[in-house]
Amino acid sequence: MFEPKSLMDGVIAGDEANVKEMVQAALNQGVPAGKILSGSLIAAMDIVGERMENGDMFIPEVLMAARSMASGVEILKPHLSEEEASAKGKVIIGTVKGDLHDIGKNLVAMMIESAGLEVHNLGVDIAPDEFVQQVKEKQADLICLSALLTTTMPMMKATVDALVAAGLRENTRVMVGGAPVTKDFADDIGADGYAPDAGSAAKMARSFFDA
Ligand code: B1M
Repeated sequence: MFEPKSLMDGVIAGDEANVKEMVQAALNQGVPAGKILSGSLIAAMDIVGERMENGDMFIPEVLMAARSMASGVEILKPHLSEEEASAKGKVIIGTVKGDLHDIGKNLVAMMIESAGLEVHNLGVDIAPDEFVQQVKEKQADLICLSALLTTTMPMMKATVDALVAAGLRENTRVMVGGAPVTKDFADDIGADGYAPDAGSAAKMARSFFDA
């Protein structure tokens, strides 16, 4: 008998093998894929996000939880209806030009994907023009910029300016983050949002599309 709570606990514990087994068993029992996705996998990542924000879960545990969630989603994908499978919004994420730090940015990308959005992770050292090009190509609704160096933070403003110059700013939300970034800085450069960690970044990204 499928127990949503056990599956949630498996994701939170990062128990990938067990998560795969439970997802497959639930499908075999006829539980709808969408119910498994929203009722257990996404619900579990919401808890992971909250625990991370509160300092009750740390980076390695969060990565394990995100990986186990992703392994469950892979099994569900062929069973999800078109509507359920299509993400609610398209997100582009990258570390700004001159900055090679990607551990936190990758964590943010995984958490946003876990929140049900389509994520294109461009990598590191991404120039403003490249962000603009990718927004056009992917028809992204949200652009997420990460910076870990005080010297590369101005590239966030340069990217916002490049979006404005390309006439894309009105239809593209901008979220910024990274250790030296603050809410005041985000406001100063005209970003739509700032999040201090991956959990709150995922929550904020989703709120843009729930609104
Ligand atoms: Co560098 N580095 N580093 N480094 N490095 C820092 C950032 C530094 C604070 C270390 C220090 O001096 N104490 C310092 C920056 C000082 C400053 O500018 N204020 C620094 C420096 C100076 C440098 C170099 C210049 C060193 C040198 O060569 N002289 C150089 C720069 C290279 C470059 O980028 N051009 C450099 C290089 C490197 C490595 C390559 C060796 C390596 C990066 C490896 C990699 O990322 N693949 C590295 C590392 C690992 C660090 C530290 C030790 C750890 C960063 C990290 O991964 N943290 C870091 C010191 C520190 O932070 N303790 C340091 C863990 C990660 C999960 O957290 O990235 O903060 P974080 O992400 C968090 C949040 O910030 C937030 O969510 C994440 C998860 O909760 N977040 C977002 C991040 N992006 C977000 C986006 C959002 C929302 C939230 O919305 C879009």
